Formats: sequence, structure tokens, C-alpha cells
Amino acid sequence: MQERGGNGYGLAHGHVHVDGHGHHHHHHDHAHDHGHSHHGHGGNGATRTVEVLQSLMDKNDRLAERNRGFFLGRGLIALNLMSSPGAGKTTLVEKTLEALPEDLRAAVLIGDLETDNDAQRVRAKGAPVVQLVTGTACHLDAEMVANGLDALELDGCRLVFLENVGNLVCPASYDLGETARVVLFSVTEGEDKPLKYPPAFKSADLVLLTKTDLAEAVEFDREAALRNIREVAPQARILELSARSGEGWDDWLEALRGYVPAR
Ligand SMILES: Nc1nc2c(ncn2[C@@H]2O[C@H](COP(=O)(O)OP(=O)(O)OP(=O)(O)O)[C@@H](O)[C@H]2O)c(=O)[nH]1
Ligand SMILES: [Mg+2]
Repeated sequence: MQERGGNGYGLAHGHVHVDGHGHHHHHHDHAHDHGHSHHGHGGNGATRTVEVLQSLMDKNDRLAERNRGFFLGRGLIALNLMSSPGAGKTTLVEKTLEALPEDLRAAVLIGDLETDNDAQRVRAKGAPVVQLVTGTACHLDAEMVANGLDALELDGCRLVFLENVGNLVCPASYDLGETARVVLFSVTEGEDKPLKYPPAFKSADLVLLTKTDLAEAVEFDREAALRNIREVAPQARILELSARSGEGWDDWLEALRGYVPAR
């Protein structure tokens, strides 16, 4: 286990869990983040907040470029998985690891506010995995990913899944240097969610409509959901799938294969 130090921006969150043995609680100050909540500080305070945020984002973009170079240099495809809590990110990763052919080995970075539950689930599939415990941060950032990559065994891997913190808002603002953004949206969330939480959808390359096996039980209005996704994310490809029934799974694996250039 290693821990990141402060970086001069008061952005000191993010523990890296490599071994899965519990977690340590250190109390950092969290003068970072929550990009949309800095209202009403008044006067100079507000100006200062904007400046700090701007330098934070500049720094993130710089580190994201570095991650992008790292991925490119190693021939790795990095997919940033975003969704609201429980839409099925970890389940998707688990089942994908089971289904991937030998020549598409994958490693996994997982961000959660607390616990390494997800890393344990993925580790059980035999893939290299690092849990990033973000504390109070509602997203992964490029620095956390860089630190996680340092601790990840990537030899022989072609894919890296970056499972973001469950949240459709904050993660969208942070470039991680990923190859593509994959947004999961489950049929149980309500068809209007893309309209209400557009940030993640707006930057998605691929939207996965998940848990289609539950569509009937929740009287899911497929046409309305697809219309809403297309309205907010006209650029995105949409796939419908169920990790439970296996529906749509071939298309997902084919899409993954499509991201990975032949060697
Ligand atoms: N019926 C059904 N349940 C699913 C499917 N995919 C995931 N689930 C269930 O949905 C719940 C949440 O799944 P996770 O994979 O933990 O979701 P997550 O997005 O990783 O959640 P966070 O990391 O907490 O944001 C679990 O109980 C899964 O078994 C699916 O395709 N069908
Ligand atoms: Mg998860």
C-alpha cells in the first residue's frame, strides 16, 4: 500500500490499495473539488476559489496527457467507466474478464469513496487490480490514475478498465487520459436520467444500457430512454446488454475488440 502526498493544491486525497488488507484513515484537508458547489463565498473568496479550481483543472489536464502517453506507449486501451452507483460497472468488468480471449488481457483500476469491495470482486477473477480509495472525492482524477498505474501489473495487458466513482456528475469533468468513455445507464434508473444528469452522457463515446433483463419488471420505456440518450449524447454509440442474461454481450465484446488495434 502506498499513499500519495500533498501536491500543493490541497488535493491530498486518494489512497492506493494494492493488497486488499483493510484501509487506513488519514485525515487530509480537502480543499479541492466539487466543481459546481462553489457559490456564495462572496468577494475575494469567490475569485480565489475560481483561481484554485482553474489551476486544479490545468494540472489534471497535464497529468491526463501524461497518462494518455503512457497508454499509447504501451499499446493499452483505457476505458473510463462512468455511471450512477450500482448501474453495474463492477459486474460488467467481472463478466468481461471471464469472457475476454487470452490475447485481450485486462487490468483494472477502481475508484470508490470507501472500501475495497469492488477490487476484491475483480481480483477473484484473476486480473491485476488496484483499488483507489478517494475518501471524500466524488471522482477519479488523473493523478490518482497515474499512481494506480504505478502499482498495477500491466505486462501482457491490452486493456485497462478505469472504474470511476459511482456518480454521473463529478467524474465527467476529469480527463483521466482514457482512450474512450463508457457510460452505463441501467433500465431501473428511470428513462429521464440522461436529461437530468447530462454531464457524463455528453462526453460518452459509448453508452451501455444495462440490466435489460429487468426491463419488464420496471416497465422500462425503451424508446423513451433511447430518445433521451440520443438527445444528450448524439455522438455516442449505444449498446443494450444484460450481465445476467448475456443479452447484447457479443456486441460489447466486439466493441472492445474494435478499440484494440491489431498488433
Ligand atoms: N438483474 C441484473 N442485475 C445486475 C446486472 N448488472 C449488475 N447487476 C446488479 O446490480 C447491483 C450493482 O452492481 P455493481 O456491478 O456493483 O454496480 P457498480 O456500478 O459497480 O456500483 P458502484 O461501484 O457502487 O457504483 C449488483 O447487485 C449486481 O448484481 C444485470 O445485468 N442484471
Ligand atoms: Mg463498482
